[in-house]
Amino acid sequence: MRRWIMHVDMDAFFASVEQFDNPELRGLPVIVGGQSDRGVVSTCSYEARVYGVHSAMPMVEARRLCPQAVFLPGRMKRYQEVSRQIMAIFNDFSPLVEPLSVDEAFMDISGMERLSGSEQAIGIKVKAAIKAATGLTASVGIAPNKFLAKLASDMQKPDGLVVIRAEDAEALLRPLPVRRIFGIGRRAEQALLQFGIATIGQIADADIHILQKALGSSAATVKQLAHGLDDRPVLNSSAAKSIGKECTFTHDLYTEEERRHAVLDLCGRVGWRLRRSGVVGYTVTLKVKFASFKIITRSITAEGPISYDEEIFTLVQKLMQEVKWTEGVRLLGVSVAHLEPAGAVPILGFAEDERLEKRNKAVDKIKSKFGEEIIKRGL
Ligand code: TTP
Ligand code: MG
Repeated sequence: MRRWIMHVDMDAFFASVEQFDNPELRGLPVIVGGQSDRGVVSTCSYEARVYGVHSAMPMVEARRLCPQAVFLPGRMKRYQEVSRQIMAIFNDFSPLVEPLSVDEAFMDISGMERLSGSEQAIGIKVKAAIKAATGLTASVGIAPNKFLAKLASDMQKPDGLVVIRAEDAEALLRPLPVRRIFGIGRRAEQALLQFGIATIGQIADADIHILQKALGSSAATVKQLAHGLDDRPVLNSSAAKSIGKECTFTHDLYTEEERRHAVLDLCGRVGWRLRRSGVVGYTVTLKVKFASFKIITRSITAEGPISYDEEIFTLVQKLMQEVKWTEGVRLLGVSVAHLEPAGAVPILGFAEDERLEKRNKAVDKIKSKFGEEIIKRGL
């Protein structure tokens, strides 16, 4: 399957949060950072960038360049809160999200363009969701791999949306300075310059032995990148210690059949997320919120690793038997914890496993083509 990777990066993140929370700061140069003599700039609004102010600059210099700016010490707690909001949005859009920092993440959106019309349309939706939830703008890059996606998100900042297609990648890369390849810092740049190499195009054309002299063992990878090739997967952060999904119902559920239906759907969603993320888990948790808002959770740990819808459902059914269903149900949630990379676990070739694998693979194929709403299991 052709890959589509999205990179999202918030614009002037800390400064934009300040401008959103304090409307009187909008349109003004705002500089966030350490206020002491030895402080440095964390970031600044685009209005301040015009004066040459940038991240990591000594605050003293920023004051000299743009004395009329509004200087703020920053509110880390508030930025983290907004960060959580945007990460939640990413997790809603894709089961495969790799946060890079407080304000940026990669998402694997392969196959989803068929559902949304185009990969561009997914970018528009993500930007709109961020704007609706936080009031802030983000820049989005969409491309066949991580390297190009990150490059793309930076091309039209602020409020940008750039799609780079595989066939256009090389021509776009050729004139760029070598520093645009991540991992190439000042020293590598100098080393390449010794061989007369200053642009990405020159790296693409260079003899691999010359590159090895300048860059050592990373030469081959860098040459691949210069050709616009990068097959690194999007990795779910190891911070994701569990994968789950919950649903608040439009009306409370009272019958066993309704509850069974609901958890079946949730198990399918959780299973799909596990498999898309390339992980297996051991502990299944059922969460129930009753009409009275009382919340209970019940957990069970499987003997072996699980990732198939049927396996999760079997365990959730056991948990459901432990619950006293004396009132209406407002919300149900299913999650799987104690995750490990699927590759680390030996696959046992049992006939039952093979049938499960086949069935789940078929479901996954359809879901990644048409979206997870398309198919509900009747187990
Ligand atoms: P960035 O995404 O690098 O910068 P930004 O979001 O402010 O601006 P841009 O529109 O160019 O993306 O970093 C995100 C936040 O991380 C930034 O708002 C503040 C913080 N930060 C620092 O505290 N110190 C730094 O040196 C950098 C680069 C960022
Ligand atoms: Mg940013």
